[in-house]
Amino acid sequence: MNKIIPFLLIAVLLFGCTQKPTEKTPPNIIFIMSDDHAYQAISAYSDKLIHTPNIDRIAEEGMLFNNACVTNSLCAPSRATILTGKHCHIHGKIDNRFPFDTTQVTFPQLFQAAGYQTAMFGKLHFGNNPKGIDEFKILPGQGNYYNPEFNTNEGRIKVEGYTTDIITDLTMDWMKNRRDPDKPFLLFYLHKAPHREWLPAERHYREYIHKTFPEPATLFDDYKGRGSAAKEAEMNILLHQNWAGDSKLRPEVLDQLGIEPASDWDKRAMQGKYDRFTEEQLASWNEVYDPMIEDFIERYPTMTEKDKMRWKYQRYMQDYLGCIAAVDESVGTLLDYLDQEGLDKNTIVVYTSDQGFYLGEHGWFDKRFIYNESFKTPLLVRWPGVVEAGSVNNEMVQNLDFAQTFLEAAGIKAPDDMQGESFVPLLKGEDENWDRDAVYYHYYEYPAVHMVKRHYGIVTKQYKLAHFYYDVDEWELYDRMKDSMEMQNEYNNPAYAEVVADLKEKLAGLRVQYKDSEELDQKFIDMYNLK
Ligand code: SGN
Ligand code: CA
Repeated sequence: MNKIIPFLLIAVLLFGCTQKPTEKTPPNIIFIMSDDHAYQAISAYSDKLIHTPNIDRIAEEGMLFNNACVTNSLCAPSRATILTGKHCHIHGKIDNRFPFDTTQVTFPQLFQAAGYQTAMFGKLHFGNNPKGIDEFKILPGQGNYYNPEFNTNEGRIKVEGYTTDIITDLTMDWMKNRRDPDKPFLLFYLHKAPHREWLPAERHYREYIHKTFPEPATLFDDYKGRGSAAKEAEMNILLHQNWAGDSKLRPEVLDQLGIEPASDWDKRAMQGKYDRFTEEQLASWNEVYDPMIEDFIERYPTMTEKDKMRWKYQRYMQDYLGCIAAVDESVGTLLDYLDQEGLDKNTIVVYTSDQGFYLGEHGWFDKRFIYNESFKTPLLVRWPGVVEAGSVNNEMVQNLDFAQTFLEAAGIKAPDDMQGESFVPLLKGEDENWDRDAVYYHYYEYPAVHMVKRHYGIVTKQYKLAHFYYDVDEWELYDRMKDSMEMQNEYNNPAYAEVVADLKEKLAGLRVQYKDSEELDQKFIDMYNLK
């Protein structure tokens, strides 16, 4: 008998099954994504609003991206783009309602096939259960902040408590108890917070309701200098944020004070949320929010329109940032566990959001526009041994690039039809191996909530050119270097004629490169009208 065979068997038994995390083992990947988390509310980007020490830690020990952006600033489209590495017109999820093309390959399927363990917890919100995921517990649709239900591999469950804490518990339970320590893993840790209607955990609303936040310079923007899309959008905090639904007044207070509801669902927006509270949760909520409401009732009769805007902005920030406080804590819990277990060394940790968000800039909340606060998304990446601690990157990366980036990091071949680019070279500090000088953007969901017109555009480090279409035919150009707040459309300024001509040509080139076209624009309009 060949003597080598038993030896090989013993060697396989001893070493083959117990894959010790060495530098050669494929890295684990933890993809942390929250929903609507503006970079302005992460202290690694700006410390004006909130201190987020745990999220910041990822940048302190890794890389902060200053120019990360999305291809379409809306939840489901962004998630479908992340999973497929393709633009929306290819995967079909152009807005929150259109169906995802389920024949598309999503990158977790490739990880699973390559021997990775895959898990997903929290908010996916792209209309389908994930493919290629061994174990998932995901909120149905938008999900709930309190006592949420989850869709799981074994059906629907309901868990009592606060959603950010529960998603963390589910994630940690998998990490500690059900993960196979002998296999590399790909983990999606996806927060619902801080999505509208911004319900913080008790420990945070008790604190945040007493805070006052600095106002952005453009809170009282009159949209002069912009096109009709900015003027007609329904995202203004004073005009369109719900008094009951968002600011958390009681519906009957609107009647009492003669306040016109901001929308036809303003008064009932929060009812479903109150109905979900346990008695104890409701009592605590009322104890904190009732005095705020009493105070408002007293002040309302003498408030000017400006005062009302200011009040609504503060209410918005108190609840929105209160939600982020829990997200930041949850990131700390996870990072501490990785340290404790020595898992930090061979694990890539990514923190991002499904898009940016307006925190009062231009008087707005919500997202959708190609303009800066919604187009840009936070991105922080830690990868010990590869990413230099405390590094900052200014290249234009997109949510389109995640799939190929993670595949390259794991040593798995990416399919040729993915449309992003792996930014592993940037993570390694090899910026010279990165030659992208422009990105493509396309937003579709119109007419719909918030009434942001359809538009597509090109963004370079220096300029932004957008074409608004469907019920208008308007172009806008912003000089990002001179006008960082994007207040002045320069499209008709003769001084920019050459820039416009050049960008239009480049934009046409990007549309061809990514296989987008006027025919597709029209196809999605026709399909939208049919629905
Ligand atoms: C809801 C929100 C909108 C938000 C969309 C999409 N309104 O409709 O403000 O833009 O979700 O958000 S709400 O009154 O129902 O909260 S996304 O993150 O899912 O794209
Ligand atoms: Ca979102």
